[in-house]
Amino acid sequence: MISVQEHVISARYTGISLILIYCFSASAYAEEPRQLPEMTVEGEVASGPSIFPVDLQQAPITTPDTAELLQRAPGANVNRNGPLTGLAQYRGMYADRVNVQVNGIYINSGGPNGMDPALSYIPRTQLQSLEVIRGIAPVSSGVESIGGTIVAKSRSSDFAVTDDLRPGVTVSSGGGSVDESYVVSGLGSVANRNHRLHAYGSREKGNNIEIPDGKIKYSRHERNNYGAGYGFRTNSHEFSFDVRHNNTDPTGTPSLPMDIKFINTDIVQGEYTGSSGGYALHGQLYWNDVNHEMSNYELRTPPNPMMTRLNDTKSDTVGYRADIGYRVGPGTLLLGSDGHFDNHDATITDPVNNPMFLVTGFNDVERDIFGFFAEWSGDIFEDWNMQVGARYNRAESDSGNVSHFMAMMNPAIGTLQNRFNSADKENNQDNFDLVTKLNYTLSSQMNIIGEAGMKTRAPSYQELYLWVPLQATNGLADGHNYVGDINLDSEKAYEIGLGLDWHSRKFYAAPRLFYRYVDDYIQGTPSTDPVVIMVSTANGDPNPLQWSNVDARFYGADMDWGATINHNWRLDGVVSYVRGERDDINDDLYRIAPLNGSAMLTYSQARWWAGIEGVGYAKQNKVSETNDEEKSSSYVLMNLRAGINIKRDLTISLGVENVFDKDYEPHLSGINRVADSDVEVGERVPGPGRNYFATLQYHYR
Ligand SMILES: [Cu+2]
Repeated sequence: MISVQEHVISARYTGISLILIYCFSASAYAEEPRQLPEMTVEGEVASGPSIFPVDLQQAPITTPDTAELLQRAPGANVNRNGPLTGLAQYRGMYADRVNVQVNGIYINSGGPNGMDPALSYIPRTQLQSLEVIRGIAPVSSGVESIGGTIVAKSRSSDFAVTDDLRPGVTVSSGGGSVDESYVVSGLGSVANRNHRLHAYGSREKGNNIEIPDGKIKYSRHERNNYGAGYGFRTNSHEFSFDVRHNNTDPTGTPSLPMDIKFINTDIVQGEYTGSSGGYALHGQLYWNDVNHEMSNYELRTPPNPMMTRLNDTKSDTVGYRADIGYRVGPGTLLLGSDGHFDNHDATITDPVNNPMFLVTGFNDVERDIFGFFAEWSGDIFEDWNMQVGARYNRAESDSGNVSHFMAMMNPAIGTLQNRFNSADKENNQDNFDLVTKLNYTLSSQMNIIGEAGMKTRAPSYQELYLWVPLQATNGLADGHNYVGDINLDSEKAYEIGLGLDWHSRKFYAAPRLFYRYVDDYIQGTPSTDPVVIMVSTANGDPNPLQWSNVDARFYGADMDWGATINHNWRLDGVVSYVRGERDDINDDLYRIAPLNGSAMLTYSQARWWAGIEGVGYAKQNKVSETNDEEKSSSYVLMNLRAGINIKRDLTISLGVENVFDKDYEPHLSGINRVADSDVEVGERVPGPGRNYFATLQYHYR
């Protein structure tokens, strides 16, 4: 007699294997016109089918946050906690669950509230490309990719074709009216056939964002980002070395309890790509270091003049990747290993009112993860392309002892501190991922895509080691205090997807359907611990949540589509829908993008183009009761955009966003926490009002 739980799980496995068997046996399908083996061997993005590149030409450089652009990709969106603090969302999963690769590496967010998400390290002006891998991410695309993979690359230098050194310069600048912002950015390079060298820098600054009835306080931003790189190549070997420094100055995050005081980050990376005797070789080593402070009194007025808080956080990462690709049968086998070793510290003080105030939020926290993967992709039959991948990951987390200046005076805090310090804080996880993707070319106009996968994620350090009830939630921003659980298990997702890529001479559409079940999904559930509740109540939240393993499911559909009307006119659009539900109780998941779509009608001539864009979001009434999430209303916006090529190297783009100066509240933008704002505390932070923008780009080479 097997238990109900086991029965459900075995039924689920059977379901997945049936689909796998169906996919493997229905040998009438396959193949992919966009070539993949080369990319696989390069070891960068190892996915053939279904990479969605965001159209950067149509997206202005005045929006400083690269993550904003994700709204232009099917299934993707952004959880916005501030003008530079956009967390990637894909198909209902966000933050740590989405694998964001910046110039091919993992970037470790420096603070416990995700104020510096990976994409914040490539300012929009320095962005070369932004791609969303649609559907289940290949196992080679990153160590943990339960919620998908997003790949961003910054502008860099390219090798030239001759031996002579050739210079190149790119300069961009622009401004927007809604926050009186400006941006200046430049990249200079010299390169010949064997060497390339470049240096770049950008500066952005903007005031508080205007809304129809006032301003969002505090939503100012200021960021300087600069670096340099060098590359060397011979016939079959290439080395590169890059350094980047990011310096964010006081920048608002109105849906979090504090604002950014500064983020000082260094990123150093070295890479080798080459080939030898039929083997494609690739290796990477990187390091990043974040020094970050946030406070509730530098920009905003603290909720109580006696409750000023400063959080000083530090984190660093060392990461690596090594892979080798070679021909096996009709395809390419990629074998590799990758990992990153992260450290975190966060200390909360009150330098204004109480020099005695000292709480170690996180002390000497380590999260080390490394894995091994094997991925084969190739044409198994005529018209059939397949990718199969497997990965094993080992995650090891640990924490040092913590302290609280009130531990002696306050027995409840003392209990939490002693309990944590006397516990065995190690948490080790052995995880397995499996992915199969099939692509069948039905005709020159139609591909059919089927995929199935099992993906895992080990608990984050906040989910494990948040010992005192605080809002250190990697940007969840639901207003609840949280505590962690040292004994959490990894999340295990089982996902299937089906899709079509259809493109005729006049039309294209690429719809996808997906269903994902997550065992041991990590979600805050009401704490039943009287000590936690007591401390949390004194800290402003009588209903603290504790991260727990629950069950959840996600399903939905997304698509990009378009039509070429004639030589000058075209219409392109994206539509996304996802539903996220708890499976163990009757509740919806928190902060899930509502049904949304956008469409742009473009008229283009040889030297200029102009477009009218409509963006629509449905209301979201499927909200999380557990997280006390509020419903949101639907809205439609209109944007006008244009680009003019003045000379071959000089381009101007300009436009108006939110033409009708509409007051609207994006569901994903979080709840306002700032008392001295024109938005009430507890209300959703509105989207920007009408914005006139203009940018100029000069490109010399
Ligand atoms: Cu922070």
